[in-house]
Amino acid sequence: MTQDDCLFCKILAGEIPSTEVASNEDAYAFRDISPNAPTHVVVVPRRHYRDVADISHKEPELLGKVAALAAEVADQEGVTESGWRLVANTGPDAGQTVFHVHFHVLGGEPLGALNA
Ligand code: D5M
Repeated sequence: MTQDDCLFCKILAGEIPSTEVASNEDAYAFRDISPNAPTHVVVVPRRHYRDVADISHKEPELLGKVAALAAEVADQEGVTESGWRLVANTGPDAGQTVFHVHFHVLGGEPLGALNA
């Protein structure tokens, strides 16, 4: 299930280059092109869903598998002990720019409090 005009579907298809960090049959993790932290990895399901709400309604188990790959990425990046942040921007007010559901894995430095 892909969508023709979707940037991350194109990355998954190998039509746009990306730097792989981790991968399995359900999900793919690659370096963010414009990192906001020393570790900034994008984790996407291989199948196209618009956002967290869409995948939660249609395939909630897959969302768990994407989160599990994000945790593997954190381990691989060496930030499990120091801590890391899992972010899923959802919709325009949150700043979602690519409408293929994805998690940002952020870490490698103090990230600041969300409620600061
Ligand atoms: O996050 C979308 C993220 O996708 C944003 O942090 C930039 C990243 N991005 C955009 N194009 C690329 C390519 N080609 N490679 C790697 N990363 C990319 P959002 O939460 O939707 O704002």
